[in-house]
Amino acid sequence: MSQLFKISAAYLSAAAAVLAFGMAGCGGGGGTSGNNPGGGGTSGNNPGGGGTSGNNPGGGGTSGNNPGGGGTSGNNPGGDNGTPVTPARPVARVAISAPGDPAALSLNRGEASTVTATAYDAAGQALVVSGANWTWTVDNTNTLALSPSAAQAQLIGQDAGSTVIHVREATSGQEAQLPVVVNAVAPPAPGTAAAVYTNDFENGAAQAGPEWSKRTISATPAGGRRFLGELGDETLRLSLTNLPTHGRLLIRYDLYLIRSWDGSAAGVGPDFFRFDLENGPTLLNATFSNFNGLLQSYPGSLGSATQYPGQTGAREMNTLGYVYNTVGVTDSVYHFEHTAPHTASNAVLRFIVDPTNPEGLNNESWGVDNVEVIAAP
Ligand SMILES: [Ca+2]
Ligand SMILES: [Ca+2]
Ligand SMILES: [Ca+2]
Repeated sequence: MSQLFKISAAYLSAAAAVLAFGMAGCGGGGGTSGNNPGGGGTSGNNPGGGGTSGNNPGGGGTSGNNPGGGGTSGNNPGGDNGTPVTPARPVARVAISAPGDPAALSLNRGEASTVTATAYDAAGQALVVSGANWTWTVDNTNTLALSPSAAQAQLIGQDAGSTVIHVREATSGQEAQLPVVVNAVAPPAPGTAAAVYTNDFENGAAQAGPEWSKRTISATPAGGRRFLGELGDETLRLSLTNLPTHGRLLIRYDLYLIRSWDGSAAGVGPDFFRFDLENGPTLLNATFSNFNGLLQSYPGSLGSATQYPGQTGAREMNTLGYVYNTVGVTDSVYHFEHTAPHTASNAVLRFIVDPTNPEGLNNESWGVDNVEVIAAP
């Protein structure tokens, strides 16, 4: 409410300036006496003509040293022009806050959420910035519907996948970003969908079943978590047959990225991970880094102009116990959920890692765990 009042007061001051200009054009006639600074007209001896005092630096229109003038003056350099666009103090930083204030916002398909942008001055104090000053954009409009309203935006998850929303404050050019992951829809109610494959690799078998093209099972140094891996620069296939009648597949898994993943770095990278169905579509294709100082494209796609610190969006960081050289424990766990239209009775799921830039299993490797596939209507 106080901001609203401020705008109204400024507008009134500007109106007073227009009035003063009009009266000056009449040659000073028809006003009030020179000693009446509150008078509605102007005169040669009336420094306060036009309604405000001559020495008021915050005044909206007239001045003491310019009795014939209309609206501006040498003593009023800070005059309010009646447009509350520029914040009182310069914007030094802009931030986006999401519900729960996570580093990356997670939505389900069809789910809505509201995020808020805030401008701060150099001292870290929040600033009130005009609603017209904010510009919102989203990298991938297939993944997210965005409806901005001033310093807030409403997001609606569209397709499963990842994207980044940006907000920019016009007077300063300050920008903030927030990665957003849209998960596949929750599984339909029992009776309408069938879980056609699940595997957490904890059944004690030395190898995974023949549905997998690579069958090595390992246990993590920390926690002894069994998973399919370690794998190198190669493609892992999961072949499913005799699927029940369905219209789409819901696919969930954890991806273990072990040791020296280099993200988008040239020379030692780019290190990408891709997930697709053998006959399409591609559901994930991005670079990943296990080092904060080496940037990755995820949650953006491979080749994205915007890059992120290593391990952005990871569910776990450095929890598996894999030690890389002198760096110490270097690994991450990502959880992915994808939905793909699919009707055939057979499916081949492909987990693909950079075949062009091998550095060896001791340098960078990977695996999968907690794989779940659901055939849904
Ligand atoms: Ca496991
Ligand atoms: Ca490496
Ligand atoms: Ca590499």
